[in-house]
Formats: sequence, C-alpha cells, structure tokens
Amino acid sequence: MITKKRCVAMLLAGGQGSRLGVLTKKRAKPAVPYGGKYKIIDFPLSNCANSGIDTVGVLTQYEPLELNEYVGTGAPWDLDASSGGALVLPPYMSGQKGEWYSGTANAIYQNINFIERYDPDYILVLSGDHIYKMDYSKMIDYHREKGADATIAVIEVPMEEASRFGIVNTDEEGRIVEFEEKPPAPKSNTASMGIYVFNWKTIRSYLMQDNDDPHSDNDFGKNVLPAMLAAGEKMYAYVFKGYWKDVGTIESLWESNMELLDETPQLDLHEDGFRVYTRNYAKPPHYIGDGARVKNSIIGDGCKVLGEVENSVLFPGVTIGRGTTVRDSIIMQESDIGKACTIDRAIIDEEVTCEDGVVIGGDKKITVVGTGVYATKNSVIAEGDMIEPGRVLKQD
Ligand code: ADQ
Ligand code: ADP
Repeated sequence: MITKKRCVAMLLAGGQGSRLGVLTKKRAKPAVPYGGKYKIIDFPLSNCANSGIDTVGVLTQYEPLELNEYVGTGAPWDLDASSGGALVLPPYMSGQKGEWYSGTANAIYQNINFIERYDPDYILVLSGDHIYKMDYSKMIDYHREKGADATIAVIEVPMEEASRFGIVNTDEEGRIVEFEEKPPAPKSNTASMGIYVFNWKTIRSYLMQDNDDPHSDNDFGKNVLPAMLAAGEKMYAYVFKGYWKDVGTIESLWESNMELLDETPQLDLHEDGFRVYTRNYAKPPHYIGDGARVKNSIIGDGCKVLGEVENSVLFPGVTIGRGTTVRDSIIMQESDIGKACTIDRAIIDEEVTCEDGVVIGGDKKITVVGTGVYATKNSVIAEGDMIEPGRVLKQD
C-alpha cells in the first residue's frame, strides 16, 4: 500500500571514512561516537525528527553491522515505524544482479522502488558525516517558494579549506550559476554541505540517465549536479547559518568534541525545542571520587573518576584510576584506565584497557587508540601513533 509522503529523506551512510583511520576499521563513519553520548548519525536523524520528516532511508554498505543494530527502527529519534520510521537499506540482490552502491547517486538509484512507495513530491538527500542542527522544513519551504528543481544547502567555509568541498556560485537571487566539485582553485568559499532537496520526478530521470552512462562515477557532486546545471534545471542555494562541521578527519573530530567544552558552545545540546536524540543505554549516574579533580569536561553516565580529568570528553562507563591524568582527550564508552596513567591529546576508542602506569600521547599530535586495545603495565603509546583495534601492547 502506498502512503503518500510530501518528502522522504535518504541518508547516505555508506562511506568508508578512511581518513578516520583506526576509528572506522570496524564501523562505518556515521556510527563513530561523538560528544560523550552520541554517534554522528544521531544528528541527521534528530534533524529529521525535528523537521517533521518521519520517513528516512538509511543507506549503508561499509561495515554496516554496528550501524544497523544502532538505528533499528528509528524509535529513539522519534521516527515512528508505524508512520514511516528509519529503514536501513543495504545494497541488495535484484534478479541475477547484486551490486555495491558505486557512488552516492547510485545508492539512491538502487532504491528508486523504495522511494516510489511513498509517491513523494520531494526527496531530501543527507550525509551521515556532519555535526549540525538544522530544520530541513525551512529548506524545503525555500525550495518550493523558488520553484526549484534542486536546492543545495551551502555554508561559508575558510577559503583555504574550500577545495575539499563542492563550490557554488549564485546570482543575486540565489540561483546557482556554477558548481565545481572539489576544485583545485576554488572561485568562492560558498561550499555545498552535501544536503540536497530534489523534486522527485526530476531527479528520478537524472538518476536513470546517470545509470545508463558507463563513464559516470554515479556521484551527485561529480556527475549528477553538473549534468542538471548543464541542462538548465532551476537550482538554488539555501544559505545555512549555524554550527556545521564535517568530522571526517581525526583532527576535525577531535576539534568538534573540544568545541563542546566551551561554556556556551556554538552547538547547543541543551536547546529545549530542538533536542538531539540518541539510543540510550541505562547506566547509573557518574561518580567522582575523593581526591579526584575534574575541570572543563563532559562526564558520561556510569563513569567512575578517581584521578584528574581536564578539557576532556568521557563517554558512559569509563573508569579513571587514582593518580591518573587525562588532558585534552576523548575516551569512549567502557574504557578502563588504571592508576598513575597519563593520557594527553588522545582519542581512545571503546573498551580499551590500560593497566597501571600507561602513558599515551603528548601535547602536539593527536594519538588514536583503536577499540579493544589492551595496554599492559607501564607501556607507552607515542604521540601521534594510531593503534589498530584489538592489539595487545607490552612494555618494550
Ligand atoms: P564528500 O565529503 O567527498 O563530498 P562523499 O564521499 O560523496 O562526500 O560522501 C557523502 C556521503 O555519502 C557520506 O555520508 C558518505 O558516508 C556517503 N557515501 C559515500 N559513498 C557512498 C556509497 N557508495 N553508498 C552510500 N553512501 C555513500 C560531498 C559532496 C560535496 C560537499 C561535501 C560536504 O560531494 O560537494 O561539499 O559532501 O561535506
Ligand atoms: P573518506 O574520504 O575518509 O574515506 P568518505 O566516507 O567520504 O570518507 O568516503 C570517501 C570515498 O570512499 C568516497 O568517494 C566514497 O564514494 C568512497 N567509498 C565509500 N564507501 C565505499 C565502499 N564501500 N567501497 C568503495 N568506496 C567507497
């Protein structure tokens, strides 16, 4: 049965996230933990719920297990399965042919049947790798008012970073006159956020056309958007103002977590009318022991802190032993740090164990320790190292 929806969201969550190194060895980028409680994917999913979009297709492919389990039916984000919900859509076999999503446009192409079930006027295409709060309904209203075929959300980025993005030039009305995907010499710093609203009928025909082109990479930025522009479709830029961060690199992920530690952070996670939802695992309140010192930090539920923690983000269930110092670091769920350890400017993934006297990192380069690593007594992880998940480190 068809349930007519005005807009269906398609969340691209299939990227490998290779630049996040050991953090995405065993999980897709959107499943990477963030902010002491969340995962990256909580942000676009919560935005959908806060924008009145109740049907979200989540397109996964690379290491999808953790993500599939996490998203479930979408209930934690208020995406109710009875009226739509979040549906995880991995690449599937159709007839004799089973194919990976070759690119972002191909991922949508392969799910045309899913989208048609809702007979939508618009589709909203989202990325799974950005931290931001945005009311998409305003963008959809803008798209409709402009009578656009496609609308791209844009934000000003520092000029020196512009070549990492799709760069947009518009006329005074906001109509896009030029689009260049990751140009080596960008002509402006107006960057595509990788968030698109399309009229479904229009984009459907472009996706079919793109699929028939054997030379296409089947990518929105590289192929489909330029093709639409060349054909004279009405494409508009929707200017977003607010916090938006691509957390696709170790440095940007670390920075974005640290930015939460400002007294009044740009990204407000306390805003009442615009909540960021997450899957909650019931844990007792955290405990700060006698002699502990905690300063300018986020401490998750169920943590037990006996040492010193400064400018750091601790996820639920982390233990910090007596005499241990943690500075400028992110420690994820259930990691157990023993006594008299030093952790400096590091990202420690989930379920890492450090015996007593372990030294990790230093004050310049970021050090990353993969999930399940076991560091034995007094072992040292040098500044800037990236330790593969599950390794056992012994003192030299
Ligand atoms: P990129 O950041 O390079 O550029 P891309 O690698 O295309 O983004 O990934 C976009 C999203 O799609 C990510 O969430 C990723 O996980 C997902 N994804 C990638 N390949 C996929 C696949 N085969 N199947 C399913 N999902 C997949 C894009 C735009 C730029 C824009 C930036 C903004 O192309 O124009 O400036 O996003 O960050
Ligand atoms: P990163 O650049 O850190 O790897 P992305 O998630 O943006 O992070 O993915 C980068 C590139 O890898 C993209 O061009 C994307 O198309 C490609 N890619 C993503 N997932 C896969 C996959 N499963 N197989 C092959 N290539 C992929």
